[in-house]
Amino acid sequence: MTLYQPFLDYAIPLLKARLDLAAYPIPAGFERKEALTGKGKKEQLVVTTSHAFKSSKLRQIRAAHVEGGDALQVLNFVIFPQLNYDLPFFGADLVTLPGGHLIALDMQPLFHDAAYQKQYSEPILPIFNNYQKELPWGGDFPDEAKPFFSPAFLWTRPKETETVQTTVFEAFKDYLQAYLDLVEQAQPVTDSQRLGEILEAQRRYIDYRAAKDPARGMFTRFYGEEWTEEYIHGFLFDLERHIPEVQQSV
Ligand code: DBV
Repeated sequence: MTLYQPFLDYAIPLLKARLDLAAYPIPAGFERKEALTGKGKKEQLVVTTSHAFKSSKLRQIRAAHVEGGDALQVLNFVIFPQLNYDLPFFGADLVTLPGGHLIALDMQPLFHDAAYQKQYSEPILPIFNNYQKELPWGGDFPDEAKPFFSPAFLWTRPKETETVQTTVFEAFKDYLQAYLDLVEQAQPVTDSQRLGEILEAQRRYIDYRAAKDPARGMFTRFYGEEWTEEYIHGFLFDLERHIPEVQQSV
């Protein structure tokens, strides 16, 4: 089973159609990684594949796709805007583990003031409200993560796989299309103070996610610590590695 491949098969052509998409380099060793886990009848191949693009307004568009049988499917898909746009991040964490499905979808804000919410969260609220009934709030999540979510944070734990294939897939499509609408409308920021605030907010978010990546344990078990730390800092949340060149282009 590959639960989340259809999500990628939808997203990548859509990105190509709606953006001036270009390749984003994936460091050697991260395009595809395999490991055998379990013993005997429980032996299971776990394959992680990476995808990455960029566009004139988006610094990095990247996906990590983990496929390890019916009880282990993950698609983590994040879009990091260029540092001269105050766009939110697009964040999708679609996770299937032995304990069930866990879905997080959001336009993760850089700022929390009323003007920012009006520009970047309000347009998404009708979509969020549309799915709230079928995809109810998923309950507790880490307090320290709360500053990184918007009022349109869709956080849910569907009981049925079919719900992931239907309702969650529709929500993913709507969120991604709405995000690309925001990208289309976005104008570059030129004010140097605002540029400084954007850099600081991007760093706060990315440093948090690299430090607290909930997949760290899983990746370390499969592929070892060295590979995992380099994957997190050198690909999944790589802004710090690219600050000089990124600032030059602003
Ligand atoms: N999460 C990632 C990356 C993943 C990934 C890069 C490539 O950021 C997968 C893989 N997320 C992943 C896995 C789990 C979660 C859980 C494997 C399950 C971990 C486990 O149970 O062992 C949203 N993802 C979660 C959880 C949340 C999110 C809240 C539950 C974690 C918990 O209960 O501790 N998405 C996640 C998050 C932010 C976000 C915290 C913060 C900004 O965008």
